[in-house]
This record gives sequence, structure tokens and C-alpha cells, in this order.
Amino acid sequence: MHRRNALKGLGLAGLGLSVPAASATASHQNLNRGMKPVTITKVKAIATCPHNIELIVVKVETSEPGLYGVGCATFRQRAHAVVSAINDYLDDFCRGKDVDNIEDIWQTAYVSSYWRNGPVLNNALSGLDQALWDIKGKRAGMPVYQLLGGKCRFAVDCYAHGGGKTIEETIENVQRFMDEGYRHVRIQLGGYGAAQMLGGYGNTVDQTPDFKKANFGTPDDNYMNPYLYMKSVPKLFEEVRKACGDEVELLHDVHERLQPLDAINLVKSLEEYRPFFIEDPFSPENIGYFPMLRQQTTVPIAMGELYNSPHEWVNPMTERLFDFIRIHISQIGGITPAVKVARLGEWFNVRTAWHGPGDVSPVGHAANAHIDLAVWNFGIQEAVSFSDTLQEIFPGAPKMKDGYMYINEVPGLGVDVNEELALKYPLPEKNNYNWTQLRRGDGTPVRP
Ligand code: GCO
Ligand code: MG
Repeated sequence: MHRRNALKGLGLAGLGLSVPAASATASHQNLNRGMKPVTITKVKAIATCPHNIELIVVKVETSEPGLYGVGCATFRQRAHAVVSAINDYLDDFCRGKDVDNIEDIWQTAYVSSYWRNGPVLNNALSGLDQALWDIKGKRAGMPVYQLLGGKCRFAVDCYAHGGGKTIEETIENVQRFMDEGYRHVRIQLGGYGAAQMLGGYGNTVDQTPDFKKANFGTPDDNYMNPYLYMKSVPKLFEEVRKACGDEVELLHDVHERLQPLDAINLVKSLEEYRPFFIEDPFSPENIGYFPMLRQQTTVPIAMGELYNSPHEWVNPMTERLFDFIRIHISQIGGITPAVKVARLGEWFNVRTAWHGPGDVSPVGHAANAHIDLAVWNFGIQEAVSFSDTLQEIFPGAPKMKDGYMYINEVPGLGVDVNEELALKYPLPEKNNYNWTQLRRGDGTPVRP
């Protein structure tokens, strides 16, 4: 009777629609077991620095004994600031909130600082967000990828870092990774843009730059000679293709270190070697050059590792100005926004290629992989193999096999944190991680 009146009231009686049966509502309550909501009791940062790499994760404790979640908040260059953003702000903001309401907690935390979209607060928010997805998976009894729609592939195809100090060493590394089963290998000569440190082509010609002779800058400043770097990359591709064949997918990271037109000319010069993608041809400040790049060449482009704000990715993605979105997902606030980025990309054929080097925690790598498994427009995943130390600090870390990443198939994200062991690797007192200040010969600072 009650249900029919409700339908009449809605004018839906003749449409055969039905108000959810009391049993359906009841089953929802069963899911929550009709008990009072599980709430957040503490949000804390766990900072650890194994192998001298600062890693930050967030642990969210709840009102249900033994139920907690962990999430990645790793921004190694400003680790202490992220720890403070978590412990001094997010903890108080979150206490008492219902763990189920991830979107509401994300949206309200996102604007709670009013000014937003910066790397420090976004990383703190990411740690919270990923921990809440971990908790939701544990409560649902499912790995997080199931909550995102289930698997769209059996495992996560990855690329390895196959660089070297010389072309010969790079070829050896590419061959080694191919022998390990990788289908994709990134090739770099020397550090990012730093071929000239070895005199180009891996020679050990003395390249003491003028600014060092003039005693300008600081002792740990690096030198970049764009001409030598630009000449070294096509040579590197040519030799690796000759030695390793045409099938292996080769990637390269320009790392934003060239003037935009030099970057466009470099990308064009690589066409004949069929790169899988060329990464970060421009700095985020120079994304206005993408339309010119798109007119000049069809080499696939990856961009986004340095993005923090939707203002940086929405337009280039909807304009199809690059092919792979390379976001470091903790830099934009975690799984919740990253899934939205992935879904946006599907409509514009932009594929995912989340940032995943050594300075992402194993929890962050797992978060990458859960999204990778579930979205249709997955592109490729950057991956590292975790040392024994990292696997002890982060039990359940994803595993690599034949160039594929496999997550721990348990409810949640599948990675835990051994807090006692993590504390054995404290952050350096003064977080003097000054990301490779790079200068031209005259000392002009280069965006790294
Ligand atoms: C990559 C990145 C990294 C970054 C590093 C910064 O493509 O993996 O460029 O190597 O330089 O994560 O801390
Ligand atoms: Mg990069």
C-alpha cells in the first residue's frame, strides 16, 4: 500500500517503475550492518627514507578496531612540508568523518585550505584519499580495482629504465630488459639532458662549463649543453634500433630541458626510429607550444608528470595535444581525481601512463596499478622493481614478472606499512633535496 501511494505521488504508477523495495534498502543497511558509521579516528604521516629516497604515506585509523587504510603522499623534494600538511591540518579536519564518504571528504578537504591545487596539499590529500579507498576495499572484501569496475586486462604492462653512461651501456641494458620480458624500455644517455656531462655520445671529454670556471652558482649545479644533448639522442635511437631491432618499444624523456623549438626539432628527428612516446618535450609553463608540435610531427607524446591542477590537463587532453597522460597521481590528490582524469582521457583517446619511478612509494605504485587494471584507455605503466628493504617496509608491494606488474590480490590496495621498520630510515633532518639545479654554460638556470 505504502509503495503504491508513493508511486502515485510521483505520478509513476502507470510506468511499472518501482520504489526500491524495503528489502533493497534493508540489504544496503545489511552492507553497513545497520551499525553506526565507521569513522576516522586519526590521520597520520609515516615518513621513511630507504635508499636515501624520501617516501611519505598516510595511515588512516578508524573507529572499527583493526580497520585502517594506507595511501601514498610522496613528494620527496618537500617531504617535511607534506608531513606537516597531514599531521597539522588533515588529521584534525578528518576526525569523526564517515570513512564511506570518500568523494565528500575529498571535495571538502580540497577546498578546506581555500587556496588549492598545489603539490604539498595535494600529496597530503592523496594519502588520505588512497587510504580511504584501501579501507573501502577492505570493508567490501574486494581489491580496489573491483570497486572501479573490475579488470580490463590480465596484468599491467610496464616500461623499464634502460639508460646508460654510454650508448654501448644503454644497449646492454635494453637487451637485458628485453631478456627479462619487457616489451617497452626507456632509453636515456647519461642523466636527463645530461649527455654533455660526458662530452656527448658518452665520451669523457672534460666539459667544465664556464659558469663553474667563473665560480658562479653552487657546487652541486649541473651543466647542460643543449646542442650536444640534441645531437646525442637520434644517435642513441639509431644505435639501439640497430642493435636491438625494430620491435621493442623505445621511450625517451626530454624532461622539459630544451627550448620549445629545439624540443620540436628533436622530436621530428626521431620519427624514423618510431618512438613509443617522447615524454615532457616542454615544461608545463610552455604547453602553449603543443599545437605547433602536433602540426610538425606524429611522434606520440607523453606529458603530465609535473601537473598539479586541472587547469593544466583538461584543455590539452580535450584538444588531443598529447597521447599519454603522465600524472604523478599523488600530485593531484590521489585515486579519486586520477580516475576522473582517466575517464576524461577515454573520450579523447588519451591513454594513461602514470608516473612511477623510484620516488613513488610501493603504496603509490599499487594505486597506479589498480587504476591501470580497471580503465579501458590504459597506455603503459612506468615501473621499478622493489628492493628487499622496500618489500619489508611495504609488505604486499606489487611484483614484476615478464614486464608485467601484478598487484597483491587481497581486499583494498594490498600494501601494508611496517611502521617500526619504516622508522629505522628517518627523513634527513634538513630536507636539502634540491632537485638537480641545471645551468647553461653561462650559468642561466634551466627548468629541470
Ligand atoms: C620519470 C621522471 C622522474 C623524475 C623524478 C623527480 O619520468 O620517471 O622524470 O625521473 O625526474 O621522479 O623526482
Ligand atoms: Mg619524466
